[in-house]
Amino acid sequence: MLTNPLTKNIGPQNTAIDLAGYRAAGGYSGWRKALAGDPGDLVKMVQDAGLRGRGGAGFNTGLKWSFVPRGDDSPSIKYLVCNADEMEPGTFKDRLLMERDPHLLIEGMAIAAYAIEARTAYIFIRGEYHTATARLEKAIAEAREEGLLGENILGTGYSLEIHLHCSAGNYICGEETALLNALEGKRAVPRAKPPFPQVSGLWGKPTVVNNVETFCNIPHLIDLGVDWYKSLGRGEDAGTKLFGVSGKVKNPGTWELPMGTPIREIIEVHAGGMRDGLKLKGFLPGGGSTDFLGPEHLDLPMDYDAIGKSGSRMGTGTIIVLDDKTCPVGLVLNLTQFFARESCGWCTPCRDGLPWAVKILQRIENGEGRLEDIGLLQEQVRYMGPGNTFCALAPGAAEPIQSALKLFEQDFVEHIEKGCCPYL
Ligand code: L3W
Repeated sequence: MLTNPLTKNIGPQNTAIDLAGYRAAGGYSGWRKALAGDPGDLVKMVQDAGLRGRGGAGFNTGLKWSFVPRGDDSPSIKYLVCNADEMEPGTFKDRLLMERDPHLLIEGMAIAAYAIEARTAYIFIRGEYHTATARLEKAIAEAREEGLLGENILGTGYSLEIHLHCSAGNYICGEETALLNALEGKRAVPRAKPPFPQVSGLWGKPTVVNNVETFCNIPHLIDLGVDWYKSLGRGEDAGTKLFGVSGKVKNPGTWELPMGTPIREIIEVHAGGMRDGLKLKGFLPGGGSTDFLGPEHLDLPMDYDAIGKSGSRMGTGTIIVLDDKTCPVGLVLNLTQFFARESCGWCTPCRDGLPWAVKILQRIENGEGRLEDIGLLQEQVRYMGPGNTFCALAPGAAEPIQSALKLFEQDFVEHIEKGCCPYL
């Protein structure tokens, strides 16, 4: 039984980068199967399989597709968009898929476009991802040449064009509605939701936006079926996931593992554990915009709800490890500087709140902080929380700060009392 659908073609030889190699490995059989069936059945299949969005939010993918209006009265133009603007701190999973198995993404997008009855699709790719861009460009051209994309695909009457769009480079473009504005050539600021893009998205037309890894789940799900897909998970959630670990571990990297794999196994077995002489102090489970968890959470399974119930989020599933010799204030300062720089400036809590948080964190890290700064920071974080902002950027940026203030409060106090960073 296939247990590594996302990475089965990824090895030292890169054998499936071109179309011939991808086909020799069974590629595009999901696409052929999909084209022989009813688009509505594909939506139901993906929904029943329980695939959840791999970009960070974990929304049921088939359910998202089901919101797209269909039938004779629905708009004739619909769009599919791949969010390949991978910029979440500590996250380097989509790049692996695009560079090493570009046809898997193209096949997944083709099936998704057919399912929602779209005839135009875009890949919005991070500007710095030059290798991935070149390989995807080639893959699209190869697929077109073979009649797998373009006009009247494989004689079915269905037509689809996939276009690549390179981002000008801004984290906020990963937010789906800011991404759509950027694609339209407008300033990349988020739009108010509702309406959700599935109803009114690109140029006001029904649009589905999914992450690279989400699409890469589709070909094998369609080819091998719902029961197979569900059986891959070890816990509550279905399928496999690319998990990653960065920080001072022996073997940082990214691996495809079943959903529900315990965090301890990811860090201690796959990442090889902490480097000699270092202890794990805490970790961000899913990229830089998630809440810190502590060593007591190591036995949690990497499932959306399990991590959610523990007070954090699974986010992108790429763990950032904090060791006992790295300053947590410095780490949080670094992340907050990134988010402050990347704010689009549209709403006040984000535009003004993040630079304030940087100022306070910098003061504490420099040993110039006051005890009142801890309360001030907590207050700032509340202003940036959910419900107070236009999109998820500031609430996400607030997560590592608020959780560090709880878990590592003593470190903040020590900086202030000693008048310097105790880790230097
Ligand atoms: C219809 C509803 N559709 C939700 C759809 C919505 C979207 C998806 C998720 O942020 C997170 C963020 C980052 N009717 C719907 C609905 N949808 N309710 O479901 O929506 P949402 O609002 O929960 O999340 P979001 O604003 O899309 C995504 C977090 O991901 N993140 C960042 C990741 C960064 C990358 C990257 O660099 N590639 O992935 C990490 O944790 O903070 O919370 O499609 O339309 N009622």
